[in-house]
Order: sequence, then C-alpha cells, then structure tokens
Amino acid sequence: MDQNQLKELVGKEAVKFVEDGMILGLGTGSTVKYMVDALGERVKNEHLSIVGVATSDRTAKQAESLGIEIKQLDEVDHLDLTIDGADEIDDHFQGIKGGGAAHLWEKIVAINSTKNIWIVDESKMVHTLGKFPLPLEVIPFGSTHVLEKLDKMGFRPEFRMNGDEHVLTDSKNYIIDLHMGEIEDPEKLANTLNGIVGVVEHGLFLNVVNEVIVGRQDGPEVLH
Ligand code: ABF
Repeated sequence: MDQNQLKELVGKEAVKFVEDGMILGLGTGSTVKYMVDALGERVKNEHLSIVGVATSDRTAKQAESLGIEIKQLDEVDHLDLTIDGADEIDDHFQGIKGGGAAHLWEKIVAINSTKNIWIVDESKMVHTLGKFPLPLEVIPFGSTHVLEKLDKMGFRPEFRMNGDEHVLTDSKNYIIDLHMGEIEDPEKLANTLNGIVGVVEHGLFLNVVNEVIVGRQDGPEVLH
C-alpha cells in the first residue's frame, strides 16, 4: 500500500471507535479527510446521532457536506473523543502537529477531549522529534522581531510562506517553522517557547494522545 492507502486504512479504522451520541473533535489534514469521509458513511448508513467540533474551517466544510452536524467548541460542554492526525510521534507518544497550520485549534480541542486518538501512516513514527519542522502560530504584529529572537536562540526559524504571501491560520495568524533537526528535551523546549511574547501556540503536543492507530503494510496497528 502507498502512503495514501495507509492513510485511508487508519481513517476508516478510527471510525470504528465512534459510538452513537458522541460529541467528536474532528482533526485536520489529509489522513483525517479519509476519516471524515468514513464517518459520513456511518452517519448516513446507521443514522448515527453525532455532533462534530471541527479544528479547521476546511474540516467543518467537509463534514457538513457529508451531513455531519457541526457545532462550535463553545456550544458543547465536553468532547467524548477527538480523532486527529499528526506530523511526528515519538517513542513516548509525544507529537509534533501543525503541518496543516491548524495546531492552535487542534490543541484547544484536544485538551477539552475526554480521549484523543491520532491516526497516522507509519512514516510519522520516529524515535526523536524534530526532523519535521516545529510549527509556531504567531501574532502578525511584531512577528519579524519574534523571528529574530528565535534565530538568536538557534532555532533556525522560517516564516511559512505561500509564494510572497504569509500562510494564514484560520485565526488569521502567521506560522513560523523551527528547523530543529532533533529535539532532545521537548518539555524544556515547550516551556521556553511558551515564554516568548507573540508566540500564540507551538506544535509540541505533550502528554495529549491516548491511542495511536498506525497504518502498516500488514494492517492498522492500535498502540496504547
Ligand atoms: C493535523 O494532522 C496537523 O497537525 C498535521 O499537520 C496533520 C498531519 O497531516 P496529514 O494527515 O495530512 O499527514 O493534525
């Protein structure tokens, strides 16, 4: 199976964890896209009563087009389960997310969820985080000065651009990616980044996920 087939495999597997009546956090990314398609099929065929809280405008649009009821996070009092993708997951179930420029809403939804499941193809599993550039969501005002500070700290920052334009998040903020190579102490780095004025949120997801469904050539592997 190629990477897209592995993504589809885990997207479909994750939907088996959905129960009628659940309030679900719906992640963002190409793997989650397969999950939302499969969820839409179940909702339609089994007449499931599901409410979805989306982590991006694009996920909301996809879900609604499939007949999944979407509510805002502030309209629900809890989330039973959130299913999302990830860019890297290490041996300790720590993750990097944000390749899809949605990690702020993803993290807010994740920390308000009773359970979090990540769905990934096997290429996302690593021993040490950092090969994937670490995304930061930053406020546009003063962001060049934030970039300079990060550069002086040795984090090799780059604005995420689309041609000459800044990539904008759904909150209309910028993304700066840190090319760390390897992150020896994710907790220490997270604390450092949390202290930089102008950084809204980083893409280190630490002690968040409960289960990971990994797409392997011999089938989906559920890791607890
Ligand atoms: C999302 O899942 C993002 O945080 C992350 O970038 C993405 C993984 O992307 P994909 O599933 O397209 O590989 O949660």
